[in-house]
Amino acid sequence: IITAKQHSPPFPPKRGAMPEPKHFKNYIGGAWVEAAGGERYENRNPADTEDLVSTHPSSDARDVDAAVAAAKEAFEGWRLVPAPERGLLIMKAVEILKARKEEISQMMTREMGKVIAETRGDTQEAIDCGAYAAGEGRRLFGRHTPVEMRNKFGMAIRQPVGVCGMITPWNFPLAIPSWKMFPALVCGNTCVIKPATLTPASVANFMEVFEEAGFPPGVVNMVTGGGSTVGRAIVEHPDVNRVSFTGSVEIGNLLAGQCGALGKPFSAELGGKNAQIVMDDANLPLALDGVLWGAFGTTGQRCTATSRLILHEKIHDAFVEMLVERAKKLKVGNGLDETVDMGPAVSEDQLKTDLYYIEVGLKEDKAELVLGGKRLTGGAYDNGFFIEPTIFTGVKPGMRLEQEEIFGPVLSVIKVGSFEEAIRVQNDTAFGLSSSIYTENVNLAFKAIQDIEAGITYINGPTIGAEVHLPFGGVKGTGNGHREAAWTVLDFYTEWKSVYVEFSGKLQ
Ligand code: UN1
Repeated sequence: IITAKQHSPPFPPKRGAMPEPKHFKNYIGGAWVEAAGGERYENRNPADTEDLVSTHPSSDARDVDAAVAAAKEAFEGWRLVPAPERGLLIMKAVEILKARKEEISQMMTREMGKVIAETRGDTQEAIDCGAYAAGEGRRLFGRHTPVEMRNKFGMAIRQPVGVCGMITPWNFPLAIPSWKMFPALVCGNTCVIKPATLTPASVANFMEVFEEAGFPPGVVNMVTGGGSTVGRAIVEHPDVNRVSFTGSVEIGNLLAGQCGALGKPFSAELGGKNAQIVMDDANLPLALDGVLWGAFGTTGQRCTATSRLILHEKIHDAFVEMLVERAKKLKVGNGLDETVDMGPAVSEDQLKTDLYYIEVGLKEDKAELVLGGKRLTGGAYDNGFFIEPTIFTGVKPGMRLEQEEIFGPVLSVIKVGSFEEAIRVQNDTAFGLSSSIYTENVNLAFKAIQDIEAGITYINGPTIGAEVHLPFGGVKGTGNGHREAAWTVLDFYTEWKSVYVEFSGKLQ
């Protein structure tokens, strides 16, 4: 076992140099307002809990009622704004996001922990998503078809659905809200969003962007607070016509049941147990870069993170050796330090989950720990939730380490003897979000595309890095059949209306 002793963090910026905390309110009907109950909560930096990033209202159902009422009223005007014009307004928001990119990304690193290069990527993903949605304002294609009779016309058009509720996670504090809001808005809907309790500042910044862009009051609304109060009230509100959720399987399936009982369409983006396969003919240095980024980027806290590495037995030992060499050099620390590779876990709870699974790996699964495995302590580490990049080998299909989503920097290596076995192992999980295979063999690459059960497959690339203009989502336990991003998300935020126009002047 190699411990990561080399981690001795310089932690710039020095304490005291941190910006003043920002005190945000809810954004309802175009105004910044306190929660009806007057309660507030603190948002602290997981890399340094003495750094208070912001404070936010702890809201309840009364605040959701106000936000939904504002959104419902605004819908009557917004749905009639021509879609190209809605697109232009979204483009204005994109320009403001571009101008504020660095400042928004810095605050995101402070509230969520991931390194600044990644929060810049997160903000960029919101920019890209907005630009794509803005263009959709000039498409939103419907269909025209021939009809059975003369002098009659038939077509199907998309219509907005009304007030959409969004419940978003902490791992992509801005990108995921943007995936949900921009497409909903260009379709003519209005939004009520509840950001993750751990990362509300990024969505509050997003609201400022909408405000500055000149979105009419009530078109976008944000209510901060807990899932069991605010989230629940959004789901149950009779005037919320759609709910889009990204988060845990447990909560997602609960909300799916509630929405089902209420007859409310629900889009779920849930867990993953994504694998990278490396075949014996692969470009190994390339596969190595891929798995380092896929497993330890975002401290493993992506739905798309690589948590399983399936290695062909012929390259297994050599690859593990290279992997451990590289992974032990990853610098763990405060994500604002540009030289840091991996930030902290987002919270003490997430850190505990990571450590719990490391125990499971050691005691229950009896896998072999070849790197890391411990909380990082000492000096500035004591003020945050830091953990070593962790690698287990000797992991067998069916072990808990291999089956359950951890959402941390814990990689399980599984040895296989053939391509067929690799695909079997890859598919043998409850989830199916992302997947990857490294091979130089075009036949195997296409067989993998055909046989892997996942919403996303990368050939010679890591499991992370989806672009906003291709459908995003997964099969099996990962979702419920919907796709975010791209053209596919429009089906969630619109209803089809079939239109027949008679111009024969008679009953045909
Ligand atoms: C997520 O982890 O929930 O493909 C989203 C990626 C990112 C999005 C991840 N573009 O890794």
